[in-house]
Amino acid sequence: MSTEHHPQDDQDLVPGRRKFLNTAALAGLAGAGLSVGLSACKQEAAPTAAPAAPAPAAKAAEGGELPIHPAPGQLDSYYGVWSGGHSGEVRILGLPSGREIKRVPVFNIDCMSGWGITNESKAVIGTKADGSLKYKTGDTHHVHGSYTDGTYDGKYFWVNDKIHGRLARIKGDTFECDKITEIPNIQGFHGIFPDKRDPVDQAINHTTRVFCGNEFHVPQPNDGRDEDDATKYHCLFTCIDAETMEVRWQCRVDGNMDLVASSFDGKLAASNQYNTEGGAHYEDMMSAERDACVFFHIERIEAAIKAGKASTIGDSKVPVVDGTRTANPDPKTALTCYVPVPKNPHGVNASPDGKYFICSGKLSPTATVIELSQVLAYFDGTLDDLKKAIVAEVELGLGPLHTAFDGRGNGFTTLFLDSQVVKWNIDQAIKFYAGDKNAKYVVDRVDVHYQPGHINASMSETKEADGQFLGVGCKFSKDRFLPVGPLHPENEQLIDIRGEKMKLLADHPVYPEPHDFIIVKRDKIKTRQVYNVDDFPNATKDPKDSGVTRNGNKVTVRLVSQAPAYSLREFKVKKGDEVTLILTNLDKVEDLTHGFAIPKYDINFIVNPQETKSVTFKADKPGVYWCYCTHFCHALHLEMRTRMFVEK
Ligand code: K7E
Ligand code: CUA
Ligand code: CA
Repeated sequence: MSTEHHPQDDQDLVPGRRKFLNTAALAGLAGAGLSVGLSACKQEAAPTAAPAAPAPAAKAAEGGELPIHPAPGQLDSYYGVWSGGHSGEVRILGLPSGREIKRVPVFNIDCMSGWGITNESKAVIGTKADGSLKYKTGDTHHVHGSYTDGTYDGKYFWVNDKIHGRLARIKGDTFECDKITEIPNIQGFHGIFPDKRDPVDQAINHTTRVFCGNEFHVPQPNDGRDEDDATKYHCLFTCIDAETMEVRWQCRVDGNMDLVASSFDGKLAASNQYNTEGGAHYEDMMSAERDACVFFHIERIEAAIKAGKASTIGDSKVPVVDGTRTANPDPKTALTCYVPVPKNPHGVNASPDGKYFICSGKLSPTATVIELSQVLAYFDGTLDDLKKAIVAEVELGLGPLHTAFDGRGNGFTTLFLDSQVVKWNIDQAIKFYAGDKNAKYVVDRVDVHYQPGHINASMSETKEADGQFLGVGCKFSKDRFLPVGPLHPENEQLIDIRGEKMKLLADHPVYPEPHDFIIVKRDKIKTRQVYNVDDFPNATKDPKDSGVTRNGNKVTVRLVSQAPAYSLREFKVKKGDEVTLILTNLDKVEDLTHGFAIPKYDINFIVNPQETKSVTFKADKPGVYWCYCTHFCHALHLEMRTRMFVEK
């Protein structure tokens, strides 16, 4: 039996996909000493990582069509890291094709991978005293990646949970969540942004902190006191350590915060604000004509904490400094300052040249351009009026929400009410605002479908913004896809921004509800395709160590998966036992993942090559249970099973 030859197998782009799968199947069969008459061809070992290949977008930059439909077997040139909104997950896309490659369960429960079911994932999500999950819901809005030297380094990605106020970290080498931190004293954790350089030690030119905005103000402590006293409600800006994921500090502010931006020099972080009125009733929250963009002087905040000028709230041990207006009257010592921007602004985005933060107006049809050197001048005491930090405030259209950049001096802002993206030139906007009425700052407009929220361009908020294409997260798809009942997908649109005019390229239906996303050049991401068995302290490294051990009514079942079988053909426990089943996948071949499901015990999870996972359950139902492999692993996948006897 000969292996079919596929011409594309010879191209650099294709990692011999067909060979690769045959290798996996054969490895399994050989391991079990079985021969079932499959191809006996000797195959080369599978490659361990995606090969470097000419990027389609690089070719496209020379002109012509952007290849949004790569040929079969061709790889995308960018990763899209997408939030999943109230699905609680994060999604990894290939761009510009828009193909969904992976879903990363984070705050949700995922029965494919066993996230929220295995002991290891439960420990990351957090459990109550009885071992059950503390939260089963989450709402991811904003995904951002770690930086080195002003651009993505592919090490970490962070995402917020707005519902319960948690920050999750996803490792860039495995695209799996490894830590979740619950932020104390807040509700409605909204914007996030990593710092891009250390604010204290300028020699550290990579991300060390993650800043977290806080949208819903609450009484502090929020334990039933002061519920009717709006003056006791506050929001806290939170700093989390990028490595330990511990909360470093919090800063109390006036007003509610949404999005967060950080400066390339590491010195400043900011958040757009509404309800600077401090109202706790809906109508009171929109009365003021101007709200603010609040700036944080990170180095001063950390110095104040070192100097013991912090307090704590309730049971929390996190140091809290006072960044309210009344506590910071002198610019030269102020921890914060509030740049006035029109009523209820929404996004704040850092331009890739490092000079500006741009607030989108939302209820005002404008974008406000704030020059960071002027904000620093205010903090130094050399700028008398913060209004002078505003170098442009120009009309863009109705409902501006978020802005992305092409690295060529242009901003792209979503207009929610107009259902448009507007391309505008920042320098021209500054000239226009300074009085040059001939300055034409609006370059182009394009209709999108419909009501866009976030927008992002390839490598947008990095020094390597490359102006290839835009993703636009449209909140309503209405008539763009086949009807599937009352719930519509959202519509992620792709726009070519290489030329002067924008060009709408594609619609993609997405399951609700992604908000934000980043588009990362694929050479920034270095994945590991197979785990190291030593990374798991509970691994069973030798199949001979499989078996059942008992300590009273606590039973440990050690099991190994090696295609095409589990190491135990059967195992016995007793009714009433608390069983911990530890499964190590000793297969070393890339993409040889196994599953493990126990009928009636509500257990299902996967183990990737060289990975170990465990589950704990009460054996409360006597009988025979065929535990089987749920993940298609090789030719004898459907036979892969073991019997659990629960004795009376
Ligand atoms: Cu505009 Cu949560 Cu980023 Cu949504 S927020 S759109
Ligand atoms: Cu092992 Cu399917
Ligand atoms: Ca919708």
